[in-house]
Amino acid sequence: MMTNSQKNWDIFCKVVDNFGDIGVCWRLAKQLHHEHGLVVRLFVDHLSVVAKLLTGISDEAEQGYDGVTIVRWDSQTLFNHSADVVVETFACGLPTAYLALMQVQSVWVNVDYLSAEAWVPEFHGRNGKHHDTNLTRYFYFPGFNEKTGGLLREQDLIKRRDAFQNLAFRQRDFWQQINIHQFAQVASDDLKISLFSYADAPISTFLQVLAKGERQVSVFMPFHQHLPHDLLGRQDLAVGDCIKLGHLTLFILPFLSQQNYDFLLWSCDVNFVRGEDSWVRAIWAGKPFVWQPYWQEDNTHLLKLNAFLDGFYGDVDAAKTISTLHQAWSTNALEPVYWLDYLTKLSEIGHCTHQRANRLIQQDDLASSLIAFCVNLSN
Ligand code: TRH
Repeated sequence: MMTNSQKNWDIFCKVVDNFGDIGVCWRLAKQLHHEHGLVVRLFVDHLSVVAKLLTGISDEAEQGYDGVTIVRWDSQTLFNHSADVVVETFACGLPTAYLALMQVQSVWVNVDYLSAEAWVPEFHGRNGKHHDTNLTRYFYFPGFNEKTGGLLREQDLIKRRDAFQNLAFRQRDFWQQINIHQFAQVASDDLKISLFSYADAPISTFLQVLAKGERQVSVFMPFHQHLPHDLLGRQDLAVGDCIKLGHLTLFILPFLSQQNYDFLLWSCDVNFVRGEDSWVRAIWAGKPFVWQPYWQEDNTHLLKLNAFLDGFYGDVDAAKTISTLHQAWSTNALEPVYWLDYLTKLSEIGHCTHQRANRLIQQDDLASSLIAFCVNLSN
């Protein structure tokens, strides 16, 4: 139960690159406000990136958006009070002027990146003294078991997903909304794949494999800056393009709202995802997915990948097939046979992915766990 002394929350977000930082922070801010009744300010440094996710956001110094106050964080930002709970994200650091306003009783938590590695439970919840201010800073690690900080998941998400997947007209509305009328009008037997990855993934090879394959496939790629410059012989891809080659139809979608992106994941048979937030959304979609972790030096990202695959799929029969395709996707070493093998086992992979996701749904969600964690610190 929330204490009155922890009603005001400030979240600090630095957009390093891409959309994951703001994607995660925005979800957390929204949930804290809508599901827990908290007063939330989100300080963020690159409003132009935020605008990709939050339609209609302006460059104003302060603006309300869906119940949350969004504050432009730059050298001009005026800080006049600190919150009861201060959430630093991904070790972005807090501004000196803000630190000066914080009290000994302020709760300061750094919410870090998600990883399934074995060290996470051990480090989750630790604290240290900040060298300049002597304030205590807690380290909060999201994760895949009860000894970690959990995963972001809205309280009604699974109910909404199931309703969407069970109601054909909801799916039709979605395809119509994003101008894919083929799927809005006729039931299609195409295998549907959503594709969101980094530029170093073997995207071109994969699309060629699909084009030459036996099954009719539709691929949906939301447009973003990581799309390869040359795809299927086209160098000028644009939103709205539909390219046909062999058994493949490739649709270039606009960058979707977070809600529509969920709808896409819920509608497809296989989802290629990346980074942090789309990865978690693919898990909640309960459909087969292929995750590409964000590149890190010394192949640290491959350690993250293997830790996740071992923990999530560990003992399932298709574990080797799933792992081989993941490794190939993340090391730019795709062979047609890896995909064909995956496709042969698709229904088995679908079944076990759904089952593993259901298991994770039993775990408390990150926002609720974070609140409980902070309440506990004040008792
Ligand atoms: O954009 P990303 O690569 O973000 C990454 C990771 O978070 C990584 O860990 C971090 O270090 C790096 O940024 C700086 O991938 P991610 O995490 O999946 O974030 C994408 C967000 O964009 C997510 O909230 C889903 C959302 N999205 C849409 O809203 N519409 C879309 O069409 C697509 C494709 C994504």
